[in-house]
Amino acid sequence: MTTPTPTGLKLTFESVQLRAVSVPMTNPIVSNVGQYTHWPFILIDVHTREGVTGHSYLEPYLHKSIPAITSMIQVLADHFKGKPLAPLDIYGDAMKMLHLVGREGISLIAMSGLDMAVWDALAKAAHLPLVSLLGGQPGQIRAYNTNGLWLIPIEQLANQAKKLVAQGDFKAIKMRLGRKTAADDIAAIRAVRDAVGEEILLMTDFNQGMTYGEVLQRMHQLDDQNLYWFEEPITYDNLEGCAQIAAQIKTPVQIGENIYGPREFYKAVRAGAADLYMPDLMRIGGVTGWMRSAAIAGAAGYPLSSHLYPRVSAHLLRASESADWLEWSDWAEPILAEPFTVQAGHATVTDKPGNGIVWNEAAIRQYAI
Ligand code: SMN
Ligand code: MG
Repeated sequence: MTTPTPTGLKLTFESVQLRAVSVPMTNPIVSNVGQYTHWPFILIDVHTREGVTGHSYLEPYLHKSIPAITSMIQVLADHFKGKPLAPLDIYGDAMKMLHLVGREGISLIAMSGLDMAVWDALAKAAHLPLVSLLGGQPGQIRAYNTNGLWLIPIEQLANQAKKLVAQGDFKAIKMRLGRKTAADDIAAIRAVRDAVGEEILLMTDFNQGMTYGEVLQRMHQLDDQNLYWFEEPITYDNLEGCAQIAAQIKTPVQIGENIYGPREFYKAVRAGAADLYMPDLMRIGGVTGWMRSAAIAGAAGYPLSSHLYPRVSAHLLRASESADWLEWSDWAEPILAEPFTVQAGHATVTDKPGNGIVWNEAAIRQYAI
């Protein structure tokens, strides 16, 4: 009898390396949550004693939040030095360590970034793509293009919409709504529809831009516009308000990008806050928080899409019971060495070990901040 070769999954946390970049955007963001010409990233490398390195990145929106997030990641990394690289234990330990300053916000953002890199190291040590380590298989996931259609002048929308569809023969794209008046929103929808036709699915995102009162009027006017979902119509933590909106309109309500961790996810599901959910890896608790939330969504029967982080999210969606749509953005493409493209409206998770993140070091030097 031959003894099986050890998998090498017993890794030890050694240290973390943190860098920040600011990457110019092709279609600058003009939204109800701010305007951005450059998109910041925090790049995380988790080094293990055994020599395997895990990668992840965070998209912190605000350049000024970078020092607070990186110092929290460093605090966690110092705490885990010399400990086993067991993501579930690390997650639990970190939450115990940080709950007195809150389990959400920067605590969980830092933990999420660390968690994703830890899982990447484990997957590499196992010589498996992350999806396989989680019990799923590589393959395709349907994707929609989110790279534009911000609150820009209406006459620019048609051209941009066509470009978004052409970027990967997309069958679905997202536009932002919540302009000054309902008539403005309807004109914007018309411009996009005229450009791409009635068959393309049109997701819409209000980025929490309206009050509950405004929504009651606006949503009814937009309810028969052949829209695929209404995302974040009001402030993200008004779960009762979201539930009432979801109950009153026909178009599915989508929320999730601002939900912090599985417990808050559970509360949203219990409140009936939406018809669809789309966690963001930076807020939901990385891979660990995603898988725990995906179990809740699956059991409750809610479709689960992703928010940003297309590479890692694609692995997770393929390991999630109620996987729905991958939100595809190309904002990180310049700093990554291997392209992650969409063909015929689908992204592909390959069998390459890890989560798919490989740094483009020359570009990282160019965009370093
Ligand atoms: C979004 C993402 C990133 C910046 C601003 C807005 C948006 C989305 O909510 O869902 O893509
Ligand atoms: Mg959104």
